[in-house]
Amino acid sequence: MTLEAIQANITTLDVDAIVNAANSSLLGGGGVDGAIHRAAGPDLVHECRLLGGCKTGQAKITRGYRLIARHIIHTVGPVWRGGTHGEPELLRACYDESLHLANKHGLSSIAFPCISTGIYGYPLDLAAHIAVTAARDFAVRDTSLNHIVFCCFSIQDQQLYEHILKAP
Ligand code: AR6
Repeated sequence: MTLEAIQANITTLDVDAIVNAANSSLLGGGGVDGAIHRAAGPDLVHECRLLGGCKTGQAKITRGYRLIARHIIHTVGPVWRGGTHGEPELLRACYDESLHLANKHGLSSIAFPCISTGIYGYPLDLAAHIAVTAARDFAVRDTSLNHIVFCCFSIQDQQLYEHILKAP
């Protein structure tokens, strides 16, 4: 299993699944969600309408449509409200549920954006530690996945992830 931090637009990645930091409607929005819906094309929202939304901390899978990625795993991160409203557990659940879904579908590669750290305001360093811990915990299991990518939108975000990934 390889864990890697890169700086990229997640919509350009050639992986089995990219993860979308969606909202509970699953019908699109701003940030990475908007970018993914624009790049995947209008058929994506048609499939999303059939899913009946998604609760915070849960994940649902669709096809990738016009993306190079074969699938999109939509998860809904918590809105940061100071950290004492279950945000860490809910963010961890986003990673766990997404990895679980990827494994269930026999996927080998997955790329995550920095869930909740944009519009939802989750502090990046706290979020990145949760993301890396969840991936490391999953990596020791028997899974179809062999490549987990943390796709950062900025160089600064990527550098933070690399720092965390270097620590044992
Ligand atoms: N590729 C990779 N990362 C990106 C991209 C991209 N194309 N665009 C933005 N990011 P956000 P959230 C990064 O706000 O905080 C939406 O309206 C961004 O720099 O997209 O979970 C949804 O519908 C940040 O690091 O997601 C929800 O309503 C990270 O993606 C709400 O925003 C997440 O930022 C979700 O908020």
